[in-house]
Order: sequence, then C-alpha cells, then structure tokens
Amino acid sequence: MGFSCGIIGLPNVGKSTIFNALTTIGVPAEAFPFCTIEPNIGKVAVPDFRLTQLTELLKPQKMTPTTMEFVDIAGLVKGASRGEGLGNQFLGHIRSVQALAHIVRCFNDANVAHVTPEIHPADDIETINIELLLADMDMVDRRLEKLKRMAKVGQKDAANAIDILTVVKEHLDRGYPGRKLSAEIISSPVMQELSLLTSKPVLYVLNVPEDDLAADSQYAREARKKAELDETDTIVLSGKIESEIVALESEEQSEYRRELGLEASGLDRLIHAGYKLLQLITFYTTVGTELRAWTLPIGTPIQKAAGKIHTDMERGFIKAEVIRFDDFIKAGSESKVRESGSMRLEGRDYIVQDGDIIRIKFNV
Ligand SMILES: Nc1nc2c(ncn2[C@@H]2O[C@H](COP(=O)(O)OP(=O)(O)OP(=O)(O)O)[C@@H](O)[C@H]2O)c(=O)[nH]1
Ligand SMILES: [Mg+2]
Repeated sequence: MGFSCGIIGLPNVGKSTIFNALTTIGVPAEAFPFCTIEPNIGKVAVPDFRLTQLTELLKPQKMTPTTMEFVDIAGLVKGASRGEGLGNQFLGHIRSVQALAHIVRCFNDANVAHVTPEIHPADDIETINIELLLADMDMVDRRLEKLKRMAKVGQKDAANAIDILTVVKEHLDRGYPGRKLSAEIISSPVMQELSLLTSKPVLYVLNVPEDDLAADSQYAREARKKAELDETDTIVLSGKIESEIVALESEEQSEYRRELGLEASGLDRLIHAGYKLLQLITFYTTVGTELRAWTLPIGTPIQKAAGKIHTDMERGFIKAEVIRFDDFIKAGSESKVRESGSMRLEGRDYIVQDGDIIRIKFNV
C-alpha cells in the first residue's frame, strides 16, 4: 500500500502551487480554473530531526530519509458528484489516496477567479464536503442494490454487508461523513472495499496571503471556525510564500523565513501533518555505512516491519535488537548503548514504536 495524501479543493485555490512547492516538480499552476486535469504525483522526503541528529552522531556515508506521496488533484465544483466540472473521474482520483489535504482559499486576488462571486471559506469547505458526501451516498446506494440482488439469489454473506451499509446509508443521509462512523463499521470488509471519500482522514490547509500569516483575517477566522465545527485539524500557510522560498538557495531560505517571522517551513508542517493523518511512524536502521529511515503504519509488529527492509528478513526472522532513539542519543554510540543495557531483544510480536532503531537477526 502506498502512503499518499491527496490535495483537494475548489478550483484556483492554490493546490498546484502548494504541490509544486512541496515537490519542486513544476506542474502548471495558472490563474484559470481546472488548470489541473490529470493528477500530478510527487514523492516528498519527510523532514526528520531525529535523522539529522543520528547523522551527526553516526556520520554514515549514506543517509536515506523516508518519503510519502502527495497527489495534486483537479479542482472540484458543486455538482461534481453528478458529473459537473471535471466530474466523476476526479472523485475516482480521490478514492485512490489514503488521506486528504483540503486546501481552503483564504486570499483575495482579483486576478485569480473564484468559483463564486465572493470567497466564503466556510461555504467553500462545505461545497467540497457535500460533493464528497453525495458521491459516497451514490456509491453506497449502488452497492446496496447489488448486495440485495445477491441476497435474492441466496448469497448468504450478502446479508451482513447489507446490515452494515444500511447503517452507513442512514449516517450519510443525515449529513455525517464516513469518518464519524464507529471503528467497527469502518474496519468491516465491505467498508474497506468501498473506500468512501468521507471516511478518509482530512486536514484543512488555509492558504493565506503573505500579510496574514497569523491567520487573523476574516477569511481565516471563518475557516478556523468551520474546522472547529467539523472537528478537523488545520494548518496555515501561504502557498505563494512557500513557492518563493523553495526557489531560493538554502541559506537564503532560512534568512527569508526569519524576516517573515516564520519559525518552521509551512511545507514541513504540511508534510508532518500528512504523515500523522496517515497514521505513520518512522523507524531506523544502520546497516554498514547507511543510515536509513523507514515508514510504518502505527501498530505494526516487528516481523512485518522487517519485511519492509527485505522479504528474507521477514521470512527468516529470529529476533530484533531495538534501541530507543532517546537512549541512543544519550549514550552517544551503539557500543555505549550496549554497555548501558538499554538495548532490548524483541520477538516477532513486538509492536514497533516511533523512533526505534532496529537491527533484525534472521536466517537466510
Ligand atoms: N495571491 C495569491 N495567489 C495565489 C496563491 N496561491 C496560488 N495563487 C495563484 O492562484 C492561481 C491558481 O493557483 P493553482 O495552484 O493553479 O490553483 P489550483 O487549486 O491548482 O487550481 P486548479 O488546478 O485549476 O483547480 C495561480 O495564478 C496562483 O499563482 C496565494 O497564496 N496568493
Ligand atoms: Mg491545479
């Protein structure tokens, strides 16, 4: 399974601008709606302070960060679920990602048309949310019909799926997103297979102008209020500034940020938020001269994690030596960790924790 975060929102809100700043790929981001048609996919290195610290300590010849994917998707408009704008196939692109960064336009610019005469972030957010909801309702209806046909010809396992989807249908009909359903329903096979758009974890990204980085404008306040109502996390950044910053040399980048009073890169915050939405953690390996970071879904047992490094390691797994990141930094070297007794031996069922430094022992 890939770990990808889709960038969604109305047309002309800055999706491709933010995608370009994140990935430095350079896709068209112009002031006309529906500039993006085919989804753009970009891999992004996950900024990682632990990897930086480990690199300083270990001085490896090679250091490999972990990555995640961002997908820049075409703008959605009211009626998309019925085929308006670029319509249904774009909802399909959203279906294939695991989490959503919903870009909300909080800037005014007469040269960049908005889909409605005025910008109303709360309504704009709702327009997208309703389209996603309508698409899900349609999908659940169609699946229910199919299941009912199957039940009629005696397929017994259809009954359970019908019960689950009936609950889901009522929930969506009341206007609630799939992500608010119980964990039990969300993890049921029929729901996993459907992969509802409103079940995906989401984050609102407020794209603010350069003179409102504190997100204090009426637009930004309205968007934040809506986020509170929706119980959705937000991130504030300026797509325009971020794209200007990435075009600079790295020393100039931090200087410019300081001038603007920006502590951390908006892009780094977005990547971390995406990583968190996807419920991922990072573990590390030091093999030979390479220090490497790996991505793992929360709750993965170590034998399975070993399979990410090499299938032989999963198959022939014997045990693993595990060091906590803090213990490693405190001790200052692997040999000192060993001396201090804070290196642990773990069996196949150990659940890997964020920041673990791991060495797998295995039979070939
Ligand atoms: N003033 C201002 N303009 C911006 C900002 N972000 C993006 N734009 C401009 O808005 C226009 C549209 O930006 P895009 O990034 O192409 O928007 P999009 O959401 O990808 O649009 P579609 O692909 O058409 O859905 C471009 O002219 C950008 O330069 C911003 O923060 N401030
Ligand atoms: Mg675009």
